[in-house]
Amino acid sequence: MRIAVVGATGMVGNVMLQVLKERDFTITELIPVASERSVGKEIIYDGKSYTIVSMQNAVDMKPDVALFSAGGGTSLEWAPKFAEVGTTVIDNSSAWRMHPEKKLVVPEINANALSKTDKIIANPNCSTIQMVVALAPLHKKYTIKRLVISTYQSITGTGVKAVRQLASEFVGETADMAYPHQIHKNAIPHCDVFEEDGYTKEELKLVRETRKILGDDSIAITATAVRIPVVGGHSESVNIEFENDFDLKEVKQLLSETDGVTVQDDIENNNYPMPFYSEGKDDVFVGRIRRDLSQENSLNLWIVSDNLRKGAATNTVQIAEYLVDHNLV
Ligand code: 2RA
Repeated sequence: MRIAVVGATGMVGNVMLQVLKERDFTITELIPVASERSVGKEIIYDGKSYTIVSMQNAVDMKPDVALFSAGGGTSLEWAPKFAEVGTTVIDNSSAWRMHPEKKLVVPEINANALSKTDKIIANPNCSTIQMVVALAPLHKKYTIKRLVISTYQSITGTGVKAVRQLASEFVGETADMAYPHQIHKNAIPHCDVFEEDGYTKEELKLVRETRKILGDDSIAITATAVRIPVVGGHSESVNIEFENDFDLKEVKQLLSETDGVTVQDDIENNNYPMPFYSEGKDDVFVGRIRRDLSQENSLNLWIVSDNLRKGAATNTVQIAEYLVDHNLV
């Protein structure tokens, strides 16, 4: 398989390369792609050195698959050019997620909708992916009526500049401000940019992408996305109102049998999901599973996952694996 990694020098690009190696993805030719300022530099993959090429050179090389993590503008401009030469693009930006003709894919949920004609495939937002992996089996069994979501998001979701700001603040230094506030002693209710209605793009992604992936626009959803000074992964408190009642033991059993989910819910031993323990792992960790006693047919969950892995790189590679396994590329 001839694979291009577009954004190979970025945080997610680096994790994609790591995951490709970990999962022994069959690569006959690796094409690392980055912005003009990185063209000609070297990256090491599996002990070998590869030279970073330009976007146009990568298109001209006609890779079978291109894994994108290079921002929405780059994806809007270049994904169609790769698709025109027959490359299948799997894009991590928000550029194509809500496009009516583009698939928004979490393999455990809806990869079966993919076909050979899908040449630009959207990878959902990290905070959406980890949530729907846990919610999909519950929606299928009990039908979700409403979601109230609060997220506690890792600073890695903002990018390397914010990670550097956090590290500097912890040692009392000042750094380029990725945020309008100090990070290390704060919970900042501001992930991505604010829209006219007072919600952030991050919060609206949770609303719109969840409905598209679960295939149900009737689900009522509201979200508050908060940035906190951790680096290991995103955490989410999710309140779910179902159309139908449920048995709590059955919910826990259903989650524990779900691919990609690890139930961590042993409060007697203080064993519950936390970013520190999810970092570097691909599963979605679910705990604090309990009935919402204030409302019938309602459940509370605590969901944690490494936002750079299942939230981005691993989900992208899993989509590529599905395409290969089902002869769609
Ligand atoms: C964030 N989900 O965490 C967004 C983009 N990675 O900021």
